[in-house]
Amino acid sequence: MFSKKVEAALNTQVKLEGYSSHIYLAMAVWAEGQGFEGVANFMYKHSDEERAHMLKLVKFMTERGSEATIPAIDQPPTQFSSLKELFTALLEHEMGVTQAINGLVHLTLGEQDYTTHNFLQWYVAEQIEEEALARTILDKLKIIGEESGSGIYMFDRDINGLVVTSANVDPVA
Ligand code: OFO
Repeated sequence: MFSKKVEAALNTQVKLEGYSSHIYLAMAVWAEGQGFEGVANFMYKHSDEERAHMLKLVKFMTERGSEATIPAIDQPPTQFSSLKELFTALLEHEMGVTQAINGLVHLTLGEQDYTTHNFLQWYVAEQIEEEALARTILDKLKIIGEESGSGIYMFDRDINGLVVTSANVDPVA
């Protein structure tokens, strides 16, 4: 069983991972509408990954005798002025998620919940990968410059091959 504080914080993280899935879905729809098929595919896949992150938490809570509260999800932004704005928003979002995970890890130590602390190490590793990926993509966009039609065409084609590797662990295992 969890302490009340850890249980509440895990539920907050369930909501945040659900919101992550939602925000990437909104980004996918925007990208598809702009004709960026590669970016849209990347975002659809990323949205699925985030749902898996949410499910992993839900299942962990159930296994330990607690029922996760399935939350209402806030409205994400749906409009972006450019690819740079889109990926900057992605990086900022992930930095916020990293902070939330760090806060949760800190709480589990204070509550002497070493099982949850150990479980959360997967998310710690995942956040390193997600932030690194967002920074790599932003660097590529900076090099290309958004006014280069052929550069953006190739960027959109190549991003299809970029995937979040989920810390090399099955996200729902
Ligand atoms: Fe769940 O890792 Fe991104 O938000």
